Amino acid sequence: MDGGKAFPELGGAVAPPPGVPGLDIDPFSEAFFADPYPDHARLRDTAPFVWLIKYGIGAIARYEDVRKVLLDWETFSSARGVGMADFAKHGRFRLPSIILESDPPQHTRSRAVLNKTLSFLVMKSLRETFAAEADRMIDELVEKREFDGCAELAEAFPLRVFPDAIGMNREGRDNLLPYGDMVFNSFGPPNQRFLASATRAEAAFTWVETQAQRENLSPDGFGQICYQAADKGEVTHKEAAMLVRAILTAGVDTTVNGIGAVLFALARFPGEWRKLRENRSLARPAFEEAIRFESPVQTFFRTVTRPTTLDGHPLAEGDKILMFLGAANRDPLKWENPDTFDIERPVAGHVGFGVGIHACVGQLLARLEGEVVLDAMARKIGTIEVTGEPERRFNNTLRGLKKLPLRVTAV
Ligand code: OVM
Repeated sequence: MDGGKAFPELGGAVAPPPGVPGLDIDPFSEAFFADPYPDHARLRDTAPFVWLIKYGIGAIARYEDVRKVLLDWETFSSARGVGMADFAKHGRFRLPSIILESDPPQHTRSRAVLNKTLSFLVMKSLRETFAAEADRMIDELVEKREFDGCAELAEAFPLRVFPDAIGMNREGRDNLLPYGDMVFNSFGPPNQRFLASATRAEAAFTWVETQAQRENLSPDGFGQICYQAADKGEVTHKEAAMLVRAILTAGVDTTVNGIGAVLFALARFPGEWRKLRENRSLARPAFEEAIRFESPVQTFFRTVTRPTTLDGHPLAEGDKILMFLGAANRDPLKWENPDTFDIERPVAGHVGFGVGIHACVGQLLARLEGEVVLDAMARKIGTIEVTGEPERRFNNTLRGLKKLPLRVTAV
């Protein structure tokens, strides 16, 4: 892998097409990550379709437009990559995912297998173990009173339950986060952030592909469901390995940032924490609202497959479009008080998990993790406060923290 030369000609300034408003926003800069909300508003308010001058790329940030593009997979393809790089022009830095970076009919076969692998019934079989681990972890943290909400909970919980559930062996699990960090960085421009994460994850490359092999997965882990589907001829055995790789890639950093999002939000909105304590059935809605509010996955791209228009502007085959999921999830045309974290709001329809054929296939797993953690917290914790300056983790796609100093009291 050579991230440095992956897409050399990408990223030059290109003037907007006639009539499309150009903006000097860099959505892959630390200044943007530190506070994306004023720029999200500019992106939404300027026009439905805007141009990012720095990258020479069209972008949409309003809820209705993001939803429309996500639903129209025939015009807005994933098969040429869902990052800034166009596989057809700039090459690829790893074997393309047969689920994320694919269109029907390949996508349909892959999706059917992952739907089974990550089904409601499989989640039901995991719930008791996950809930017991959450209880154990929260007991320990309540005992400690002060801890880092990132390292000791948002990261620790998924890392404790997920690799066991899929059936991984013990060695090398510390590769999971750096690998995901690199892949999610790879969807942005080939900036220093991506290059540095690719260097850090160099060894994780072959490790992940090895771990995804059938013989390296325990017989009772849910990863085997992909291989059982291959035994029945629904996909090839090679494809089964690719689907397990997809789960290993997409399943950790995302849930880490989802849990981190809800912890950070509850610590900042004590009224919402009180509501959750009084009514534990709000655990699942609270997690969902945190996904809308923080949008751990901030952006994805699509590639235009055929002539079309956006806001009346012509698009040609091969054009890349950047979708701001995080901005859509706070669009005031769709949401009442979008910048308020409200665990009782009607949150259905948010695009934090996407929508349409590519909507997050692991969302039941994410929600299960979020729910059991919040349920344990609501039973065991009295108050939560932030005791120091939280630190952001910068990633070209993911929004989240690397440090969240917390103090909790017992009930
Ligand atoms: C994959 C993959 C990787 C990253 C994210 C993702 C959000 C999927 O390899 O399929 O979905």
